[in-house]
Amino acid sequence: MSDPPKRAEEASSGGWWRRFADRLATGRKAYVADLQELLGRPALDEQFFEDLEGTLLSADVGAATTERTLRRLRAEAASAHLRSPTDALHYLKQAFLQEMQRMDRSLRLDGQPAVVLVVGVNGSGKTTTVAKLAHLLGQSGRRPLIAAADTYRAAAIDQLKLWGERAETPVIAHQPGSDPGAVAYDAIQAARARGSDVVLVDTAGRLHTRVDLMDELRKIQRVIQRHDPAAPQEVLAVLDAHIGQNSAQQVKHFGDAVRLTGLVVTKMDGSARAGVVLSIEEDLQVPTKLVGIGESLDDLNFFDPARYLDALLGL
Ligand SMILES: Nc1nc2c(ncn2[C@@H]2O[C@H](COP(=O)(O)OP(=O)(O)OP(=O)(O)O)[C@@H](O)[C@H]2O)c(=O)[nH]1
Ligand SMILES: [Mg+2]
Repeated sequence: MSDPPKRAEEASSGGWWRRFADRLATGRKAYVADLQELLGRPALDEQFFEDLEGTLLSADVGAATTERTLRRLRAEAASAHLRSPTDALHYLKQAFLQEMQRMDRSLRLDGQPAVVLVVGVNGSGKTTTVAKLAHLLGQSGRRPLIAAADTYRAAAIDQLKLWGERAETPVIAHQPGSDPGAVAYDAIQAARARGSDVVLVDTAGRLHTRVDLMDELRKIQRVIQRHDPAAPQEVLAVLDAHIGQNSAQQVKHFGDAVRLTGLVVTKMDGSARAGVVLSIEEDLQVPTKLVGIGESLDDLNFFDPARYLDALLGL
């Protein structure tokens, strides 16, 4: 996005990320206790590094990332640049941050309208993410519109209409059982007619093993491209943090059907796998652009690696 949203700046500058750290901490008491114990150690000895490695792996920081950064950390400690466990954790944060900053995490919303296609397995948090994103974008001066392209169940359409009311965002819906591509297309037309600048397309949950459903996703993408070859500007895969690294394996296959541009990691609240963003990005090489920490409208925010790492490492 060319203009950074105002609300994102406000939210990322304080309260929201404090809430994030609090909610992350409640789900992983054992891990936080381990970190505190590590910070209290008198020396950076081999036992410290081994225990730190175990702690990071248990929090679902990916194995390759953990190994790579610990190798650097040991080398730094050996050359006496690091003296205390606090130094070590700060160094670790910088090492992780360097890796994370290689990816562009901004949302591309430069279409007329821009189209954001939201995909993922069943129950990962797609529908609530669409509503929360409508709210977030609305607060930064955008005029979003939602397409109810999960047409399999009447309840799914009703759920989205209710969220649309809460987020004060119009929802374009067809009858249950209708063609999801047609809903997306209609929503784009409606957005043009009403002057909405972003269309958020909610889709049905699906497993990559269902060939017919993955074909349907390709078709939705094709229909959207008929309106604008550059659309969808964003294809966001929604992942449940509780499922950790397995979510990444599931989402990998979505990339065969659609062009994934970003990830949304939901349910970070109460997840014992706080390091999941690192392991998922290690596996998928797709940037996390948004994170969710609850079921309210303002529980979604643009992902901020530095704030995330502070929360992860208890800094
Ligand atoms: N604690 C918590 N719950 C969440 C979060 N995001 C979504 N949920 C809950 O997860 C459940 C599933 O969310 P939905 O948004 O309906 O998931 P979905 O991916 O649309 O589900 P399907 O359409 O059935 O595939 C709901 O009970 C949500 O309230 C989150 O960040 N934190
Ligand atoms: Mg849904």
